[in-house]
Amino acid sequence: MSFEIDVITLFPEMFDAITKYGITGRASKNEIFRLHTWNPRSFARDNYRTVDDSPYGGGPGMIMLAPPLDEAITRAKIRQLSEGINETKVIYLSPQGKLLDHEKVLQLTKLEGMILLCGRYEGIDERIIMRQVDEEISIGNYVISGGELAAMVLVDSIVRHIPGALGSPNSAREDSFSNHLLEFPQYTRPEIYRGDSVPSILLSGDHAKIDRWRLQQSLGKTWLRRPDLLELKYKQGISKEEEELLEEFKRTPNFRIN
Ligand code: 4GS
Repeated sequence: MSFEIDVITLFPEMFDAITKYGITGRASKNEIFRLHTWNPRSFARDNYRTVDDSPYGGGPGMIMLAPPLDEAITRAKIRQLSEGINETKVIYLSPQGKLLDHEKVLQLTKLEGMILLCGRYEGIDERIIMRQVDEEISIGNYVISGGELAAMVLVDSIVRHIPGALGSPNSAREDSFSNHLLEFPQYTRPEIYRGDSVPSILLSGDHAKIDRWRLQQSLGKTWLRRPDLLELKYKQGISKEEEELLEEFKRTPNFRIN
């Protein structure tokens, strides 16, 4: 069965970016997931189809009105039920939410569907968060102009984990993040580019040696750039071989000698 996504957004067309292109585009075409949009403007009650108003207590900008959002979310919930979806969640994308990471992505991938609420302007009426939202998620400690891009980041990160979404052997690709290690450097043709040659070991055909070199590069790059991830890696358990590869990396002045 398809992963059912309902999105509450004032800009439904933005979601073409994920339903029409690339890996997520193909997954959508193959009905690995289905994305349905609801525009709160359709549920506005006045002749001007108003969806926002100024904040009580004063202050800059506008706040999204509760009634059109409430109606849109309710309709989305009804659609999820009609599709036989029981394991679903209403998620509001906002900087007040828990930071999105690999663990959270894996957890959400276990759902059968989800309802994503995209805010615009200064945000949404708090009573909608209280009454309708199950979880609040942030894609990072910065402010963007609307929740749509955040929702698309979330959908993309989840869809990649649904069986059948990637070319073939799923899981493998994302192993590096479950490993708490950064990716090793990659090279392709030509063998020499503007005087820079590909590390000779990669041309050796010795796959045991190549695997060890790549693991060492991953460990070294993580040590250099992301000591926080390396901490998690140690907690998860580091093998004797990994320990030795990292120590050798630390001792090597230039870690990209051929
Ligand atoms: C994020 C974020 C965000 C907040 C949307 C102000 C417009 C904006 N959403 N992760 N109103 N960071 N949302 O910046 O999710």
